[in-house]
Amino acid sequence: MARVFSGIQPTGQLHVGNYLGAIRSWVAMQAEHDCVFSIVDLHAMTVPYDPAELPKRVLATAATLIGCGIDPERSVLYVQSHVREHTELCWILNCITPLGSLQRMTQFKDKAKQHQENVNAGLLNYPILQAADILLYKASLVPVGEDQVQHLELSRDLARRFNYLFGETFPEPQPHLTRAARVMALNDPTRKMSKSIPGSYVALTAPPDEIQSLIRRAVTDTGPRGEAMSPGVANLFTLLESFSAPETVAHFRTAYEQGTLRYVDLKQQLAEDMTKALAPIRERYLELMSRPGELREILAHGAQRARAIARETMEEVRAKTGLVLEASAASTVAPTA
Ligand code: AQP
Repeated sequence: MARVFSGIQPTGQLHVGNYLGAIRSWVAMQAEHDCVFSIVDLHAMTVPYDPAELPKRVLATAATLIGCGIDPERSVLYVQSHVREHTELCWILNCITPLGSLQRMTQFKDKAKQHQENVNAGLLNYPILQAADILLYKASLVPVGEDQVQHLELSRDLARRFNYLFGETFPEPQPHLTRAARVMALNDPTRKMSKSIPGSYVALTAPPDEIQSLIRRAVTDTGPRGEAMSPGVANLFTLLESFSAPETVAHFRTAYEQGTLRYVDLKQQLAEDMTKALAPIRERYLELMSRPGELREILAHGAQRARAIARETMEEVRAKTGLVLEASAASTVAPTA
């Protein structure tokens, strides 16, 4: 049984892009793998945030994940900052990471552009913390969307470098690529759907009227109709393929090819099917959010299970990197007085 690790940031409401790109495959992988899923609050601190809001977002993220089918009994579900070993391993990996490999990261460049007023070192070091997350659990399989492949490559490089410098310790984590295409922002289909960009996403826990209105306002054609399908319409088809029956998709594809497609009809159908598909997630989410004490207990239990694995790895890492004072080494030091 392979150890799987993946994480999600509590930077806002989880959306259908997160579901199709990540959570859906997490749920499926639980059946045959030993899964560790983390709510990565330390990563969420790399962009401006409200400290009073963060704990609420963490609980809402946990409730949404459970609502989607993550089973906290079967999988380890916990909050990253509750396991201190993440930051310790992160520091050690910092010291073997070439600066140039961080500056080349596409996500760093994008986020630095998005948050020009706050380009902090955490944003640059983000992929090192991600590598620490994965290696701490000696995960061999990491479900990632296409946008995270570059970061995972760094984790693999760091595992190799650590093993070379300090002796065989970490397996090289392999990507488990999710099938879904990238879901694009509804209000700007040239960018990806993101929790931190209002109007870009449909939250997994959105009420029906909000789903309706977001889909109705989705950008379709921005200029005159060309030969190729516009990014906005292609994005609506991606969503339709994920939430509607195959015959519904076929019906709208034929209409598109024949030039008879009315976007209003496509949007209406998509909103209806999405509402139906998301209803059980929303229901379970609301139920869990009404009992925050229970959610906190679930996460505390998860942290306990995660800590047990993390501690063992760090004992090995400390010994290999020279951070343990051997009794024999101490006895060879001459007394100073
Ligand atoms: N639009 C997307 N399409 C497909 N997959 C997506 N993912 C995110 N957006 C899309 C996948 O969701 C997982 C968790 O992502 P994350 O929360 O750790 O960070 P992110 O990729 O930065 O997600 P957001 O929504 O864009 O958050 P913000 O706005 O905070 O940056 C990842 O596996 C990702 O591939």
